[in-house]
Amino acid sequence: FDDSVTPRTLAKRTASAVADYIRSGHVSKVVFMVGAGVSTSAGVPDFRSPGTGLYANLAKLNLPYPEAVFDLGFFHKNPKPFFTLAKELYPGEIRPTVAHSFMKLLCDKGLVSQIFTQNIDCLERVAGIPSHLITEAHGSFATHSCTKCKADYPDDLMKENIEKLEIPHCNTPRCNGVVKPDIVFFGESLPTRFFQHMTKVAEADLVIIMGTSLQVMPFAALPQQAKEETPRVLINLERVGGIGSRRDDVLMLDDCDSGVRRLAKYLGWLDDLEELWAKT
Ligand code: CNA
Repeated sequence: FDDSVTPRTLAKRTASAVADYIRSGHVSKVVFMVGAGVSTSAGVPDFRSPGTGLYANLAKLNLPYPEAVFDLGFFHKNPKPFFTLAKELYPGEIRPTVAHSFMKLLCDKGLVSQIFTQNIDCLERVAGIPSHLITEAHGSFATHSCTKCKADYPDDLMKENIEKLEIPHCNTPRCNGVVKPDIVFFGESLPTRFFQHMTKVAEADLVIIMGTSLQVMPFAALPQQAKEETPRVLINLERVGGIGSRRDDVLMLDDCDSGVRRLAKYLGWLDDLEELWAKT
C-alpha cells in the first residue's frame, strides 16, 4: 500500500494500533458484524467448521443437502429436520461468551453504533446489550409465527413443542398451518431493520468482524459498505470475505475470546471485561 497517496487511519495493521485508535477519542461509531463463531465457546456449534459444525452432523437427518434444513420449500414438505436442529440451537441456559461481553463493554462505553448478528441464539440480548443496538439479521428464536396466516404463536408453547420434538401447528380457527420460529430461511427476506440500519456501516469509524465465514448474502456484503479509510478488524479462526485486502484491515486469526481479550488488554480494559463476563 502506498501511504504517500492517502494517509492511513491506523499507525500499523496490528491489534495494539487498533487499541490506540479506539483510545484516541476519534472512535464513537463501532459496528460489529458477527456469526456463529462468537458462540461456539458457549457450546453452540457453528455451521461450517469441519467435523464439529452442524452441517457436518446433519447426515442423520436424511437431508438431500445440508442447507435444505433452512429451505422454506423443503420445510413445507418435511419440517422435522428443522425442529430436530432447533432443539440443539434453542436458547436456554447458555451463558454468553467473553466475545459477547466485549461487545457489551464497548456499548457501555458508548462506542457502538450497531451490532449485526447472524446468530439466532439471542446471546447478545442475554449478555445485556440494549436491543436498539442489536440487528438480528437472520431473525431469532424470540418470536414465532404461522407460515400460512402469519399469526403469532406463544413462546412457552414453542419451547414445549421443540423440547418434545413436536411440529407446532397454528391455533387460529380453521388455519392449522405449521408454525416456525421467526428465523430467516433461504428464500425469505431479511428483517426490515437490517436494511434500515445498513447505513450505519458506511458511517462507522471502526468495523469489527468476528466468528463468521461471510458466506451468506446479503450479510456477507456488509464489510464492503465500510468506507475505504475505515479500519476493519477480523477476529476469526480463518481469513474470510477478502478482509485484509484494504490498507487499514487488521487480521487477528485467533478464536474470538482470545482475540477480544488481547484487544481489551491493549485498551487497558481487561479487568473491566473479565468483571463484566463474570457477572453475565
Ligand atoms: P459459519 O458459516 O458456521 O462460520 C463460522 C465461522 O466462524 C468460520 O469461519 C469458523 O472458522 C469461525 N469460528 C468458529 N469458531 C470460532 C471461534 N471460537 N473463534 C473464532 N472463529 C471461529 O457461521 P456463520 O455465522 O458465518 O454463517 C451464517 C449462518 C450460521 C447464520 O445464518 C446463522 O443463523 C447460523 N448459525 C447460527 C448459530 C447461532 O445462533 N449460534 C449457530 C450455527 C449456525
